Amino acid sequence: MTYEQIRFDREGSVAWLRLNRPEKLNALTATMSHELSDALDEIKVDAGVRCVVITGEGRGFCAGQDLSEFEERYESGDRPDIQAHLADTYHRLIPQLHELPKPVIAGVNGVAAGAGLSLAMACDLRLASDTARFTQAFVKIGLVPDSGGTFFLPRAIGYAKALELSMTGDLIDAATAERIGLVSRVLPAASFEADLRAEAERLAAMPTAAIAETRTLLLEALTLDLHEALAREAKAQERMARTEDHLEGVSAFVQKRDPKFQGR
Ligand code: LHQ
Repeated sequence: MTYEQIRFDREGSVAWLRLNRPEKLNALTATMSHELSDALDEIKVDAGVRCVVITGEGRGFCAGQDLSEFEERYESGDRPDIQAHLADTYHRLIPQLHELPKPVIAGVNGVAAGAGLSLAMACDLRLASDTARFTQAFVKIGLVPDSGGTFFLPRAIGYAKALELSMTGDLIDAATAERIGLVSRVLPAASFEADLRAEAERLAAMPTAAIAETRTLLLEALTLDLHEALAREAKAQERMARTEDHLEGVSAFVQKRDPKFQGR
């Protein structure tokens, strides 16, 4: 499939999705959102892909919704159906990312704003360049956080910080983002892509199914009581204990060698 606004490359068992409107800091259009969703549909069923990286071309990661699409319509007196727009774009894309049965890394190479920040938050890990910046930009244009912007942020950084960033729209730098837990790690801009690749390859060599199950269990456990959480762990462990990767992990440990996981 050919894409206009993203680049989709396979490098070994890592799929790279690059947002590709660098002159607009990769602001999201409906086309870009649909292209990401189509690529993720393909990645989901491709057993050869065991890690996904989402990053941006140029100096930005993603500046959120392309506001010029809306401004033109507002100017002409049109009032677009925002709920329909959200349903057609982010409400497909964000759960797809979060439910993909393989790890997803946001390689935040530059600014992440509004829905661009939500996109990064829906990924499992955020590795940021030291030039990255972050803003819950919605309030600056009189909107509330959408595209998962109320869901992921408080879970990652706590309610108080999430509310502060969402009320103020303040732009924070990569070091601050790391300090408050919004990103996992900050990497030097000069070696960003190489460092990102190394981390993606490391995750792609790990037990893929166990990683995906772990994400589901951790999120579910936030709203469960202990007994229900234990029950769900036990069910998932039953499934994991039957994987080839579990058998390989145990043999490798006993034989004092590195495991060779296959992702099944
Ligand atoms: C942009 C954008 C952009 C278009 C930079 N759109 N061109 C859901 C439903 C309905 C409606 C609306 O929204 C949503 C969800 C949302 O995501 S709301 C939040 C939307 N995003 C924003 O409000 C962020 C707007 N952008 C900014 O505040 C700044 O551009 C940031 C802080 C991201 C970066 O600032 P700078 O590094 O100073 O770059 P810049 O402002 O000079 O931008 C570079 C170019 O990118 C520029 O174009 P130009 O032709 O003048 O060179 C900007 O107009 C364009 N651009 N964001 N969202």
